[in-house]
Amino acid sequence: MSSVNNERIPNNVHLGDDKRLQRALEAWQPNYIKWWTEMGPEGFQQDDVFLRTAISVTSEGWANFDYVKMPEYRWGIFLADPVQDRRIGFGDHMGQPVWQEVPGEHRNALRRIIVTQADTEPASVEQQRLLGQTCPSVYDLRNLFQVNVEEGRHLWAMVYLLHSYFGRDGREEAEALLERRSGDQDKPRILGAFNEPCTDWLSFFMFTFFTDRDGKFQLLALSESAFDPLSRTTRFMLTEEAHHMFVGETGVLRVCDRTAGQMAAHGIKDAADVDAVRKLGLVDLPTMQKYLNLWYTLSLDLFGGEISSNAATYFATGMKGRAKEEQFEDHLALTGTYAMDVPKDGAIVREDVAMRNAMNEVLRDAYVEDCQRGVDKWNRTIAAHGIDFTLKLPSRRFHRHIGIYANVCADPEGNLLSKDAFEAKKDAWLPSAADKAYVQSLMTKPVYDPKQMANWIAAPKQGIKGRPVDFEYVRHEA
Ligand code: BYC
Ligand code: FE
Ligand code: FE
Repeated sequence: MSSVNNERIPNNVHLGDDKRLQRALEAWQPNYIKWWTEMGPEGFQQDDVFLRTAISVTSEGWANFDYVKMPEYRWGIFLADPVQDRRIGFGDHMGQPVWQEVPGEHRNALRRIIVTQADTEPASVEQQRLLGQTCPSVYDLRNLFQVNVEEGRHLWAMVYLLHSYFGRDGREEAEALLERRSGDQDKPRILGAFNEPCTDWLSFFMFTFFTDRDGKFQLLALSESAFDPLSRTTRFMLTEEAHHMFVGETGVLRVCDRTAGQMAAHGIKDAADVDAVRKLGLVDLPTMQKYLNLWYTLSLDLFGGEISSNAATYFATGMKGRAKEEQFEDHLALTGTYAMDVPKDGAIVREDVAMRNAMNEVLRDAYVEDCQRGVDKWNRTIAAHGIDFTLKLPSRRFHRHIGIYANVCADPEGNLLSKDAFEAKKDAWLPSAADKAYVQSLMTKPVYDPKQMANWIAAPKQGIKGRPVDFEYVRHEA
């Protein structure tokens, strides 16, 4: 196993042996810290937070738990160990040795993929920077910060690739990553969902469930890459990603548990009786469905167009594969087709699309299936309280801004309708201004006492790393 060097920048890539690279990264580091101080969690930078830090990449020993002040978190560069004699697993160069350097002809495309991946990491930190001020518990506050520091580390992972393999262009891109800002009119983040406001905790849980899960699938696809350093770095990122999705899945589950449990306790049988549930200071289930609709569809857009020549090129060249490529039989994908529902003249027609051009949709399929597993768990929790309500993933035609459905309007079942009809129903399907104001109103007072939990969410089943739920995960003076 590769050892970890305890240098200024912790790493398992022998950074000390490459002085030029080390100097370049050490020059970027203060700019990163400046960005973190400005755009990271606001109001908690001097607090001790019980965080896990990657100190090695082995499965048993990669995480160390201790109190850390966030600006002192040891953001390191960790690559999964190399696979001996690794070969390209798909596309036109199938079976050839993987690349340890960037082939000149793929340089621009690879840089673009890496920059796009990199850009999402600081964007999410920016989106979440005020959430600590409305946290439902100290346990949740700590989880938020754990996610934030790890997204910061994911930025480091991508900046390492840019600095190591892309020369001056890479260094310029690394600077630009600290200059764009989520939601900024003039210098926005690259992908749509990362410019959306995420200013309440229901949105945060939906984001970590749905949007971080796009991260999981993009990272799975990139870990198949013929560019071996990208494969190794994304493989290690995936181990951290699992926790982000845990935060989302259990966060939404705890809200469902609390709402359904209190509905049962107060004899509220009709989930559509929003007022009765809101009188109890809870998130009603129809509003949960609207937040789900919003963050799921924003995240569907992140997979790119259904029919994409970019995706075909990425696959052909070996730059980006499918999630768990080994599970497919045909790694060339030159002959098969994908039956796609395409809008044509106001109707949906099924068309066969060449498989390589459908790779974004193939990845989206795997994502949708994975999302459904989580939704099923939420529904089992609601049903366990005897409440008759089912959360549903809307059709992938609903509320889309990228791809073949971007220019049509559809209802959550996927039926096409006019723009006027859509606008008339919009507030029934997506969070209205009033819904957002209501959800925000539940979260005006933060909970900084480790013994307390906000009224609108159930306590977690367990604490972190064997500590009790009411452990002082963040030492914060209110
Ligand atoms: N917003 O051929 P098309 C994560 C552009 S999340 C804006 O359809 P392609 C995380 C596209 O660039 C994972 N623009 O799609 C989660 C292209 O532009 P040009 C992030 C978009 O190229 C939570 C045009 O539309 N990782 O890690 O296959 C917290 C047509 O493109 C969008 C990655 O995304 C959009 N949604 O792109 C923290 C992996 N979608 O050529 C972190 C790297 C497409 O017309 N990215 N466009 O100028 C990629 O592999 C691909 O670029 C995409 C799909 C998946 C984005
Ligand atoms: Fe990430
Ligand atoms: Fe993440």
